[in-house]
Amino acid sequence: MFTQIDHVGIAVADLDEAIEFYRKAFDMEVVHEETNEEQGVREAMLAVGGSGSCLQLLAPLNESSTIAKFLEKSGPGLQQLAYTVTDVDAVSETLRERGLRLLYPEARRGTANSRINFVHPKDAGGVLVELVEKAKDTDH
Ligand code: CMX
Repeated sequence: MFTQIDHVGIAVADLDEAIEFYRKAFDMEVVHEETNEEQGVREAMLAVGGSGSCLQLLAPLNESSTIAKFLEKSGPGLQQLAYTVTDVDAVSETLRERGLRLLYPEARRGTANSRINFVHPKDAGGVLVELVEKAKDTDH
């Protein structure tokens, strides 16, 4: 079902400060950065060696952002665990059949034109699980 850990998402208040921290503390470099208006985030992907898995830093674009709400309630820290899938529609359907709530009826646009959906954290042991079907022309 899942082919690898795509990324681990961390909520941060200030994206530039967080990027600087990860660079200085852990020698990690940004491989992709973008603003996703629909998700209400400024985000950066940082490579974890050559593993193909990334760390995703997520900062809120505005006060109504999911990340703003998360920071207010829980403070900065782990917000989501994302798995790579080859077909997000098929995996979403399988998980629905297994009784898990998917957040979106249809996949939405994620990082670098990937197609994404989420399993509600209450149905996954308190973990917000993201499903990521990568765009064909990207390696992150
Ligand atoms: N991880 C684990 N639990 C979480 C959570 C998270 N990230 N976010 C919320 N919860 C918990 C809450 O603490 C709450 O628990 P309690 O009822 O025990 O207090 C419960 O889930 C429901 O919370 P809620 O207040 O009803 O719902 P929220 O408004 O917090 O929304 C969620 C939760 C998952 C629906 C929302 O965060 C969401 O839509 N997430 C998907 C989109 C997203 O995360 N976008 C940003 C990243 C974009 C990207 O990756 O590209």
